[in-house]
Amino acid sequence: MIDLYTWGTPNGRKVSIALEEMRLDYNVHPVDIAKDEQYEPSFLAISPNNKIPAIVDQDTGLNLMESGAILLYLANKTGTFMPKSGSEDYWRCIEWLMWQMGGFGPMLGQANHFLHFNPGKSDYAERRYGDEAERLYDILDQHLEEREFVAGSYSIADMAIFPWCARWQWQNIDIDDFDNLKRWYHAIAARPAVIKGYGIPNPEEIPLP
Ligand SMILES: N[C@@H](CCC(=O)N[C@@H](CS)C(=O)NCC(=O)O)C(=O)O
Repeated sequence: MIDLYTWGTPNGRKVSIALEEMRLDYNVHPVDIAKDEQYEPSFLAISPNNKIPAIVDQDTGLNLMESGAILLYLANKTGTFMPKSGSEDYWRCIEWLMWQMGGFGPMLGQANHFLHFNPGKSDYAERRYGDEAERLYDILDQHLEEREFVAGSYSIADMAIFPWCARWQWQNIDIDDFDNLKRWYHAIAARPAVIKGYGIPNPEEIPLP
């Protein structure tokens, strides 16, 4: 049994999607970050960087923060959704997971902040993060031109990237400009585990282009 501490954001949804895909039993503990619940001492004991998502694996007693680390842990625990260790696709999976963690997520987070939540506050920041979002979507679209998924078969790298793409409207992205990405997005959005995991902790439908 896994305890999942989460909220309805792209980083939280990556993990609920993975738990659903891997058919693991889990308890959901909502952490309302708009009410500063991430600063509660009981949560900080599990996630010292005061951010969701975090898990506690009751089987092993291990607590983990950072969605990328959690996805790797769950894939390792179940032996699923990761290509064969050491293969080219395995490293491709790690590579695109790192791409999401180091670039796509943080940059789109800033795009959401300036373009969606605080429009008009800084032309410079809107242009900088809007342009960077456009560039990153284009890189992903090119990568998907000759591949069904980012690393061979569907993997934790796709699960990490997908929930960020689901916010394309907040980032002023016209998804119709990215045919390969749109095809990939529709394929993932139709998966029953993704539909269920996306609605954790509160019901929410996946936006469809
Ligand atoms: N690198 C972290 C980022 C996690 C993160 O930014 N979580 C946000 C919600 S998406 C959060 O908990 N924010 C609360 C805060 O910053 O106080 C991960 O991938 O897990």
